[in-house]
Amino acid sequence: MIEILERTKDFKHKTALLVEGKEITYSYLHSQSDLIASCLLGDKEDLYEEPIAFLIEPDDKYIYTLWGIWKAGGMAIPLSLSAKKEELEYCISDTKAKRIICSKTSKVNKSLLKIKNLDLVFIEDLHLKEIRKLPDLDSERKAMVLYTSGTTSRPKGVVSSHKNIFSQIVVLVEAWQWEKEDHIPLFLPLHHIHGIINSLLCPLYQGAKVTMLGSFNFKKLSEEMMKNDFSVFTAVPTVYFSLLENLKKNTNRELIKRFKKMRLMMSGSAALAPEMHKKWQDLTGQEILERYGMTEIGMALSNPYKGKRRPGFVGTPLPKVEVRLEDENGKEINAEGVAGEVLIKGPQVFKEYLNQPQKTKDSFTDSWFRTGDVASIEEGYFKILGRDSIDIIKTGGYKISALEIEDALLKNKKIKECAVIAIDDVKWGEIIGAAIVTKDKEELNLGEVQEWCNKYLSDYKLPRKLLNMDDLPKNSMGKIMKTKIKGLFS
Ligand code: MCA
Ligand code: AMP
Repeated sequence: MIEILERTKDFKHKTALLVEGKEITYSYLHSQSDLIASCLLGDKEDLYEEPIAFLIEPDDKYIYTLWGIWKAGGMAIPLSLSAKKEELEYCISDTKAKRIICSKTSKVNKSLLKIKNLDLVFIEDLHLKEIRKLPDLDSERKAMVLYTSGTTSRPKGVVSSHKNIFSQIVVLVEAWQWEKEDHIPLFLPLHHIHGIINSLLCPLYQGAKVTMLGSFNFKKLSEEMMKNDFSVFTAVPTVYFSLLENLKKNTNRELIKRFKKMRLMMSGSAALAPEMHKKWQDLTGQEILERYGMTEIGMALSNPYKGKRRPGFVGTPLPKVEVRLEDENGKEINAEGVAGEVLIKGPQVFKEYLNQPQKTKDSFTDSWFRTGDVASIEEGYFKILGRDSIDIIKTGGYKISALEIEDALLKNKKIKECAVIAIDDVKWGEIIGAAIVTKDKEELNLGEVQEWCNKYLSDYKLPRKLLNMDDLPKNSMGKIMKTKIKGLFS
C-alpha cells in the first residue's frame, strides 16, 4: 500500500491543484493515475520496480504520471526539463529505463528522446484503456530515483523507497503544521526534493491546494498572489533575492500585504544570508523559517514553526531524524561551537545509490549517512558552515559537480587544462568559475566557453566567470582553491 496515495483518496472532491485556472480534484488525480497505471501495466500484474523515466512539465499531468507509475509498481524517474541530450542519455542508460513518458503538448524537444532501446510513450495515449486491478505494494518497494551531483563527475541516482518518501513527508506535515486549508504556489523544478516533497507532496498529503505555476517568474507569481490567498511559501534563497529586487521596483502595496498574510514562508536548499532574512522581515514582517535538507535524506534540520527562528542557522533535528556531528577521527562532537561533519540517521534516509553498492557503502558509517556538510552547534541550533569538498557547487539551489563541468570543458580541443570552482555570489549563492589554460595560446572568451558547455550541460551548469588568480577569495577557502588551480597559471 502506498500510504500517501491511500490517504489522499479521502479528500475526494476537494480541489488538489490549480493549473492555469483549471481546478483538479483529488478524485480526478486518482482516476487519471489509475488509468495511467493500468496502461503501463498492460498484461502484467505488477511492474516490480520497472524504472520508468518521465519528462513532463510541472502541471497536473506530472502528478498523474508520478502516481500512475507508483500505482503500477514501477520506479519513477522524473527528469530535468532543461537537461541536454547527453544528460538525459546518461540518466536513462544509468537507470536502464526502457520507457519514457512525455506529453504531446509539452515544449520539450522530443528529438532529444530519440535514444536507442527507449520507447517514447505519450501520456495522452495512455488514457484510452480501462482500469485494471492494481498491485498491492510493500512500502520497502523502490519508488523514485533522483539524480544529484556530488564529488564524482557524473550525477548519482538516489533511490528512495515508498517508506522513505512517506517518512520524509509525515515529519514535515507535523513540524510545519500543514492543514487542509493551506494553499501553496509551486514554481520549483520537479526533479528535486524541494519541489517534489516540500512544495507538492506535503500539501497533497494533508488535503491542501497547490497552484502549479511552472517555473519561477515574478510577474506570474504576483498575478497569482493577487488572485489567491496563499498561506505557505517555500523557495530557494535566489528566489527571495529576486523577490526583493522586484518588490523594490514594485509599488503594489497589496502584493506585499499578501506576503505578510501568509502563515509560513520557508527557505532552503542553500544558505540564506542573514541580511536577506532581515530585508525580507523588514519588508513583509515575515520571519523566514530556514531548514536544511539533502536529496539522500529529505529534510533533517529546521528552525521551529513556533519559537525562535535564528537567521544564519538551520535549527534543530526534525522529529524522528537523528543528527550528529563528527570530527575528523570519527568522534562525536558534543561541545558547542566546534565544527564537524553532519551525519544523519532515520527512516527517511534513502535506500541506495543506483548501481553503486560501493559508493552507497562508503557514504554510511554504522548506518549513519555522511552528508559531507560541515556544521557546528551554537546555543542548541545547527549552523551550516560549508562542505568538505571543494568540488561541490551550489548555485541557485542546484548542486553541481565541478568535475562534470571540467569534463565538458576538456572535450574542447582548444582547452589544455582547467579547474572549476565556486565563487560566492549574492544572488545565486555561488556561481561557477572556470580557470582555463588553452592550447597554443588560443583565445577563448566567456561567451565561447558557455556556448561550448551549453552543448552538454543544462543552462544552470554553465560557467559564469573566467577566473585568474586575483579572482580567488583571500580567505582560507581561497587558499584551497589556489591549490586546485595551481599550475594552471604558472
Ligand atoms: C540561470 N542563470 C544563472 C544561473 N542560472 N546565472 C548564474 N548562475 C546560475 N546558476 C542565468 C540564465 O542564464 C539567465 O541569463 C538568467 O540567469 C535567468 O535564468 P532563469 O533560469 O530564467 O532564472 P530564474 O528563472 O530566475 O531561475 C532561478 C531559480 C531556479 C528560480 C532560482 O534556478 C530554480 O528554480 N532553482 C531551484 C533549484 C532547486 O529546486 N533546488 C533544490 C534541490 P540571461 O538572462 O542572460 O539569459 S533539492 C535540495 O537542494 C535539498 C533537498 C534541499 O534542501 O532542498
Ligand atoms: P542536493 O544534493 O541538491 O539535495 O543538495 C543538498 C545540499 O544543499 C546539502 O548537502 C547542503 O549542502 C545544501 N543545503 C540545503 N539546505 C541548506 C541550508 N539551509 N543552508 C545551507 N546549505 C543547505
